[in-house]
Amino acid sequence: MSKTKVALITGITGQDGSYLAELLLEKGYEVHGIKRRSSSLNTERVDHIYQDIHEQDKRFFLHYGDLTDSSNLTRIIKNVQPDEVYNLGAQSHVAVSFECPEYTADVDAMGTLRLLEAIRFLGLEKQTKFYQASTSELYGQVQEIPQKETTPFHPRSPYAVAKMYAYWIVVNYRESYGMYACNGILFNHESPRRGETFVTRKITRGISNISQGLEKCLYLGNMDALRDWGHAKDYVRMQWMMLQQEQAEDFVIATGKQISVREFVTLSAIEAGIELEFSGNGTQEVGTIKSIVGHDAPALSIGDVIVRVDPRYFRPAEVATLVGDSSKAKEKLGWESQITVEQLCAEMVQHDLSKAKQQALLKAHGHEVSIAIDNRG
Ligand code: NDP
Ligand code: GDR
Repeated sequence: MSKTKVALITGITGQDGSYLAELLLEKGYEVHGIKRRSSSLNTERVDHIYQDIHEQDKRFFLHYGDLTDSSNLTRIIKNVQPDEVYNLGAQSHVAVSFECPEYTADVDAMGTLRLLEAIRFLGLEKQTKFYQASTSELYGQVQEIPQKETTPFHPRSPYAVAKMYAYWIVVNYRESYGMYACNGILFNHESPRRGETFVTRKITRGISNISQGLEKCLYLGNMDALRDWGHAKDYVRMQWMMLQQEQAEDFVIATGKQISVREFVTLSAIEAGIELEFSGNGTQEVGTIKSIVGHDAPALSIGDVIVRVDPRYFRPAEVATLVGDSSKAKEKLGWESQITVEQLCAEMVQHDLSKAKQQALLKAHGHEVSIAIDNRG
């Protein structure tokens, strides 16, 4: 009988962590995750796979921990003895990294080093495989279109600079100690579980809430930014595949197609039954309702302005355009993204619309509803 594989996931409470945990459980793994202590519950994305500590044959375990705490990481790795470590934990918001650069470096750069050192210190460097959540943000000011594994890096934020350290320390531990350690250079990937302050989710929630009369206007930053958006489910499959090879290698993971933030707004609005028209330039740009299709937007009228630019969402240095070439992943691993940006957007809007409708119904019956609009996103 083959031994049950054991995985440890940092960032298990995040978007990717939750999808990866599901995938590994399906594959028969014992899955351990590190979660941060917080004053309110932060396990919403994994609650559906949580197993009570009293259950028999338990294969899903959560441990309190933090990437800033080396002794805690070393103790968890010693106890868990993982075959595979997936380092997905990070302060992952680019705009926030300009406000908290030191913390971002501590978690995203030093946190990666702490994990690698813990594995080495415990003598597990020939046993434990390591996956690092690297990012297309490394390309920043792009040197080549599309970006691939050999494209030079030019990071444009404290987040990207911290992730660049993490990228190279992973390469260094592979070269120095023969560790199976690799970087997945992932382009943006989204889902209904995406954090509410990343632009796609901010848009799909905003449009849904507006269509149901829960919000008035969606305020955005740079609408010209171009991104290569894929689905998180497709991308976590690749994270696992990268650790199942003979030799550790780094891979770019992307769809190969880019659209602008404005186009993502347009797609989302159409999915909610609203046709928008954009006018004005720069900070004066607005999105106005041109027509309403069906009955999904009861709170709106033609001519309403529901999208505006707010310069507070501009970043000190912006990444204008990203689009990836994942031919290497296709050739070597047979991986290709399967979900288009149109399908992704439709799934996110339908998810947020159904939530917005529930909230609107509660409101109509006199209940208090909390929209939790984080205007720092
Ligand atoms: P999320 O922001 O959804 O999740 C981040 C996770 O990291 C959360 O579980 C969070 O915990 C945890 N975390 C934050 N700070 C710490 C800390 N100090 N110690 C331990 N855990 C911490 O990110 P995604 O799931 O979207 O992304 C996963 C990884 O992939 C990240 O490293 C991100 O930088 C990287 N990445 C993401 C891409 C994307 O488009 N999604 C693209 C390329 C790379 P909590 O829930 O408590 O906040
Ligand atoms: P990004 O994602 O910075 O690419 O990082 P985000 O969704 O935050 O921004 C994408 C682009 O949209 C522009 N934008 C806005 N962004 C936000 N958040 N809010 C707004 O109101 C807004 N208006 C316009 C941004 O300027 C940017 O150009 C994500 C994260 O998941 C990282 O962890 C990951 O490494 C990269 O993707 C790949």
